[in-house]
Amino acid sequence: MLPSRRILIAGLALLLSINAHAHAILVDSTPKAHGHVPVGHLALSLSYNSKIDQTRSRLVLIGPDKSETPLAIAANDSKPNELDAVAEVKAGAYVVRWQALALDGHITRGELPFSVTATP
Ligand SMILES: [Cu+2]
Repeated sequence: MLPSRRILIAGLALLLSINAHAHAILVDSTPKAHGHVPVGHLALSLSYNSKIDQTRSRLVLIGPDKSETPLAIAANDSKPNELDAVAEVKAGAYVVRWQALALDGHITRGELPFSVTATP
């Protein structure tokens, strides 16, 4: 085999392995991890490094009393890398437990803790 062809095949194999590992990594969020937001209406947004299957991903809001509330993920074709949802929140410590299904079929999970503080 010619060396140039070997390099080409090695390059293709590398490309394929990168594409096969495009699972979702959380890159940004509202609220930020360990951030503070005011009491009331909260628009949650989690941004990933790749496209997400929004209909088969999950967001659960864990409240100060440890109650778990599944959140409806808004279908958002213009932001395919995001999971968006809304919630009403009172003062206390919250966690968003997220599960994201990337288009490569891999599921990633994580937790986003934040605090809700009463507005003065
Ligand atoms: Cu993957």
